[in-house]
Amino acid sequence: MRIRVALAGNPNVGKSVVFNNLTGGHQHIGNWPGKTVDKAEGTLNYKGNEIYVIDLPGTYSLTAYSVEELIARDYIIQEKPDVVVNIVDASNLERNLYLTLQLLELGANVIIALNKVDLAEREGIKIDTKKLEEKLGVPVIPTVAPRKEGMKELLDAIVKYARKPVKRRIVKYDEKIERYIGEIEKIIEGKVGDLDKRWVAIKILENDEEIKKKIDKSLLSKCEEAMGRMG
Ligand SMILES: Nc1nc2c(ncn2[C@@H]2O[C@H](COP(=O)(O)OP(=O)(O)OP(=O)(O)O)[C@@H](O)[C@H]2O)c(=O)[nH]1
Ligand SMILES: [Mg+2]
Repeated sequence: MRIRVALAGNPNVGKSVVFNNLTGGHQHIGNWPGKTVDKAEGTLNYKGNEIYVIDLPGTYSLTAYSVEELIARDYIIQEKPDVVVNIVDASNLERNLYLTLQLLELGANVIIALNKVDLAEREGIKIDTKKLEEKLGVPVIPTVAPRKEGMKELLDAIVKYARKPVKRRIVKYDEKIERYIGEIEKIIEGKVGDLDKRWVAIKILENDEEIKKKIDKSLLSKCEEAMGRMG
């Protein structure tokens, strides 16, 4: 089976170390078209599977405010990797989970590599991975990338979940926002190609310029009308 994997995470969480562990000598480093951001791709064979891995730029979020965020987001939307491995810094969990929620909202098939658990432990932080899995609804694999700890488990999870998207738990906003989202979803239903309609609705509410560019003008004004009506 051929499996396409994207590594996503905040800057400095260990994406490149994981990428090197996984792909070893089989790498190609280039640039994103028209961008000066490094693009690292590689492949490996694991248990009869050909696994392609791409190391996305480090980002704190998936809004459209920086080149890195746009590259990461567009890659996930357009290329639809089979699995997005979200590398999370265990010593800085709360801040890192912001991106995790955005990835889930985008509808990505997320597996979490909970990296730097050594550092977290040294700081007296112990994370209940089972609990985290339950709360987020996605697999969580503890790793210490420089020691290659957890890499086999991560690969096994990638193979296991590649064709079996994990059931995700979506963030619920307060009642008023949910009402807005629902109304906009109704308007755009069936009209946003293969984009996740809830995600698009949220982006319209956020006034995301990149998404607005991708949507039919008349549809957009209908959404704006509805938002105006709801006050
Ligand atoms: N203690 C510890 N350090 C780690 C671990 N994983 C990575 N590091 C260190 O964290 C630093 C950043 O690692 P990188 O792999 O470059 O991080 P990155 O996510 O690729 O960073 P950007 O490409 O800038 O977004 C390096 O100094 C790594 O050696 C880990 O599990 N434990
Ligand atoms: Mg890197």
